[in-house]
Amino acid sequence: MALTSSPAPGPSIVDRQAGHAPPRPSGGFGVGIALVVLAIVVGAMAQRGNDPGSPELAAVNVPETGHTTTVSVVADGMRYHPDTITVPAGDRLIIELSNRDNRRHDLVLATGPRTETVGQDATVRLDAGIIGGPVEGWCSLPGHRQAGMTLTITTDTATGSHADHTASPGSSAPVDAMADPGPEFVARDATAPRTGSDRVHRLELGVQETVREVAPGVRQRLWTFNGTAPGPVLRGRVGDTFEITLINDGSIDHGIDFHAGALAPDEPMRPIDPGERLTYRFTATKAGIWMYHCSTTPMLLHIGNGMFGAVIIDPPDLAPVDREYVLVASEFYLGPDGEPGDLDKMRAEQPDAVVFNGYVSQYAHRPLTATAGERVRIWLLDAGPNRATAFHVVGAHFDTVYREGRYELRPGEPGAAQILDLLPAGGGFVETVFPEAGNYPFVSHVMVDAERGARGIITVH
Ligand SMILES: [Cu+2]
Repeated sequence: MALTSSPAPGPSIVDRQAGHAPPRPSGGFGVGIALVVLAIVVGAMAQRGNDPGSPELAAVNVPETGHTTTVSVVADGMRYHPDTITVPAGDRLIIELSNRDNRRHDLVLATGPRTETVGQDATVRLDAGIIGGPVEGWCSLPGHRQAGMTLTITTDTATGSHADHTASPGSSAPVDAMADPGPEFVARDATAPRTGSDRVHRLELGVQETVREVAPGVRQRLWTFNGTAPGPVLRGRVGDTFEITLINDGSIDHGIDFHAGALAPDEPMRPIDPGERLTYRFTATKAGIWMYHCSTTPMLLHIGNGMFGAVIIDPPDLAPVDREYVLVASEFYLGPDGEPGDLDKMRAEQPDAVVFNGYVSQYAHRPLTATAGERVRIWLLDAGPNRATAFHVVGAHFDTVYREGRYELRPGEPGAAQILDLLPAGGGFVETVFPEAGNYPFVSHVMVDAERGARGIITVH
């Protein structure tokens, strides 16, 4: 029987319909018969999603206007554009769906109508029926709905719409790892600083509380070194001296810990109060890409809210390359919009986003660049505070891997590496030569983290 063979996951259609059916006139029908009839109708229309409380059955209760609204929707980048359609209540809605993605998509409405699955550059037409209230739609291909490929139809008179995704007071805004940050967005420059000739590096590091966007439409009050998270990338050679003046312009105590220096932590890593300053001197005796971070307890919160950065100390035999980038992996555990991160989420290891250089998917929208045949070096530091990273470039082999102070692989060897895996506070670099022009995505191959923002693209010309 059709009902029991339905591929719909979760509870049976009968159960779900019973749960959501509006009051119906009882005359002539037993309740059970009414539910079965209703279920057959709905089951015959389409597979239902799991969206609770879809108000589609209310849709038939509005007077029809006799008018038809036709809307063009483009599927692109795992999104529908527009993703909200407002129509006059009682209008018939026709959706013309064009797929610009190189993946196949469809559009399924909670009320039943659905398109066939279409490939790139194909257009299909969907009769959504008479619209009397909010209707949810989505792409039914595996994982696409969960990745955010949803559509909301609403009426100009709808109230309490399901389209209202506004976060409740006190909760963080949802992160959309696919969202476009817009034309004004400027990605953090990932170019590695050059190794200068100075053997003494003097720098003021101001602790500043700064509200910054960390994903499109999502702002956090970060605790930063010099205004950004990650803080500035420092670079020198073995034997160089670093003289860092930490200035606490924040509202609570902070400190600093440079892994690149080996020294007794008692004095230099002590927390200082707002308004105080502290000079931290260390000599870089060992090569590597080293983490620095706030040393104040709970470090989970101070690092988790932005207080980290990288110091590169070149290995003495570091070969010249054509291009060098630095990526710092970290997590965001979002607090309410414009507020600091959420310590409970940090303790539960439940990040809302995992990012390179402080912003969700920024290099997917502003790709790094390279030229075919060039040797490219990518320095990587995992600032955590909690998660490991497995850096991978799709379509590229790493012929050089340097991790935690030593070469694991160098050009000329028969093997190559597919990831640089790092635990929190670990660092290293990889090198590759891109064989041909194209767009090479990079990710943390911890796939759940790639899904939540640890991804980008290297465009090779
Ligand atoms: Cu701090």
